Amino acid sequence: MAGKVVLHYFNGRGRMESIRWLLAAAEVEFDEVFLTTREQYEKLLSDGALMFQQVPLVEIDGMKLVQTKAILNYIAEKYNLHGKDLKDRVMINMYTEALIDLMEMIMILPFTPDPNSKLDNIQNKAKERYLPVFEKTLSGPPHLVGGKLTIADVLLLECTLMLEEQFPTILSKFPNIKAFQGRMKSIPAISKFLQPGSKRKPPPDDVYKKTIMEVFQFK
Ligand code: GSN
Repeated sequence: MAGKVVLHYFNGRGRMESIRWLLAAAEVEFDEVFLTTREQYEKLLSDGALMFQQVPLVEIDGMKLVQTKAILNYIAEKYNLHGKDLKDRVMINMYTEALIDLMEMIMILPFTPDPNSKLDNIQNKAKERYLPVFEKTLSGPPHLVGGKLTIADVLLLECTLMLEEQFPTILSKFPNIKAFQGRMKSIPAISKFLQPGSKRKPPPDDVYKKTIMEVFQFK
């Protein structure tokens, strides 16, 4: 037995949240160690646990994995959420890369000097660049790639829920994505993750921001 999966990150969404979503969709149990102090981070560094001195860090199958996309791909491959062949996989990767780009724009908002000034640009990019692609792809099939659930579906749900938190009516002109959300939310593992008390994290607050600033000694 390789032991339980352990996530090392802050008690907040950040780059780890997509990993939590994917593990939940794959019905993989995991433990979490929350970074709250600079000393904890320095201990991870001195233990040699962080290849590039960065988190997310995920302990899985006897390995200490870093780099979010590599971790996501490992989990997706392992739990059969990465398509059936190379051509499925490249499509899945194109979708997930785009979704991560979009989610990163929202993720960094608490750390930018004038976040409100960035919102219009994010909303426009979402509506004009990203959402139309997913709306078109979902005009027939229930899933984005290969007729079955993949990491691309999981991240599309995560991303669109995140967008709706910022822009509540953003999906009003995207009925296929809205219907997709409904189907995804009814999957038992995902429904469970959306319930209060799950390991899903809330939007960033001041405590989360302050913890990150202190751990990384950002000014
Ligand atoms: O995706 C990844 O895991 C890496 N390409 C980036 C990871 C990263 O930037 N991690 C941050 C904290 S999480 N938020 O962005 C980090 O560890 N920063 C400390 C540092 O010295 O870079």
